[in-house]
Formats: sequence, structure tokens, C-alpha cells
Amino acid sequence: MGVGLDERCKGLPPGAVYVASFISPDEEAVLVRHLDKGGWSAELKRRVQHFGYRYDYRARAVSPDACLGPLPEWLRAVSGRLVSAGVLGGFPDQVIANEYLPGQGIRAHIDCVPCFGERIVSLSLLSPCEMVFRQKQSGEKLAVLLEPRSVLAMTGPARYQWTHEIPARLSDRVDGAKVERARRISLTFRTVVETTRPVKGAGCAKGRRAATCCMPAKPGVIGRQFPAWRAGHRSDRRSGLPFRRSRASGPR
Ligand SMILES: O=C(O)CCC(=O)C(=O)O
Repeated sequence: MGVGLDERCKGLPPGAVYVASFISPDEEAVLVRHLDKGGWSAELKRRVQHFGYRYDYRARAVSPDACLGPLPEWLRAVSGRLVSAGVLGGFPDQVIANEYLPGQGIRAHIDCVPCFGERIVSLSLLSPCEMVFRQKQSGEKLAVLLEPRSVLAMTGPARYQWTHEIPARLSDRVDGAKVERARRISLTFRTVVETTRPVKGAGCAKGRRAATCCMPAKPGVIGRQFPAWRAGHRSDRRSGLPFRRSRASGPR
């Protein structure tokens, strides 16, 4: 990956990469504002929002009629940043926002293998919290503190041979000290694999073809859509995200 890797990568499963301070506090605030303007769903114990494709938690699948339409501009802008930094290999077409209040978590899982591509990337916002990894065969356990504005990418063994979870706790122990949790939001970026994409016309807004509704945008297109970001200017007029390039996120 083209970004500066964090020391914490040493304590992660192989194939996992952690990047601290991937976005600025201003960028974080803009993302939280966009999310809070959206419709949080209370279908789980924690609130969620799905973008691009709806993931069916019961069926553990992305069904052919699950297309919600293209990612909103503000998510495409962050995606562009992840691609440019080398954290994502290509543009994602599915994002889930998870909101965790103190005491809430997500149980141990491996992201749906037939549904999603080989790279899963999670951007953390607001409160820090611990993520726990367990090797499926050996049971080996590793934990990492996900700081606000950091990015965690999972590929290879970390993606396929280790489960990850956020224990439902009120606080975490960090270097022996108790750290109370507050509201945390994560944005997890994925690519729906070709075979689960809807066929032409299925599940997309009326009058739109699946190809235009659901296919990930090409990097060049995003570059044209976000010229301010591309030039490293302060902000993008349409998404409202201040896209100043940082050391951590600049292309190498
Ligand atoms: O909250 C996170 O950082 C991880 C979310 C996650 O594991 C998931 O959505 O499958």
C-alpha cells in the first residue's frame, strides 16, 4: 500500500494494515454530519446505514435486488481518497455505516466471502474502541485499538482466516488504563463481486440500467468529478469534504 503504515500493524494478523489519522477532524465532522442527515436503520442492536447495495444479515448475502443506487458523492469522494492512497485497490460499490453506542458491538465474523471482494476497509469515526481478531484454526487472539479517523484494511489471511469483532463493552483497556467508550461510527468499504451484481435493470431505480446504477465508478471519472480534491485544494464544493492531502493519505 502507498500510505505510511502504522507501528500498530505489527500486532495485527497478516494481511491487515492500520493507518492512523487518515482523515482530519474537519473531514470526520463532515462525514458524521452526512451520516446523521441519512436514515439510520434500527434493524439490528446497533444502528446501520447501507449504501450502494443492501446487505441481507439474515441470508448473509447480497441478493440480486439489493441495489440501492450509486454511492453518494461524499462517499465516492472518500473512496477516491482510499484508492489514491493505495488502501483500496479499486472503487468500492458497497458501504455500511455502523453506529456503536457504549455497550454495543459487532460479533465475531468474516465478511461474506462470496458476496464481497478480497479487500475490506473500515474507517473509524468519533470514539476509539478495540477490535479483536481470532485465527479460525488456532484460536490465536490479537487486539488493536481503532482510533478515530484511522483506517483498517483487511486482505489475505486477515480477511479470510481471522474473524474480527468489536466486543460489546462500555470501556476498553489500553496499555493498562481504562478508556470509556462514547459514540463510534465506522464506514466499511467493500466491492460486491461480479456474480452477485444485479442483472440489467434489476433492483435499480426506475428507468436506470443496472450498469449505471450499481457499477463502481472508474478512478478517472471520480478524478473529473472532484477536481478540487485531485488538485489537493482545501475543499470539494459538492461533497463539502475538505480534501487537503495529508502525509498519511497522499499517493506514494
Ligand atoms: O466497525 C467496524 O470497524 C467493523 C465493522 C464490520 O466488521 C462490518 O461491518 O462487518
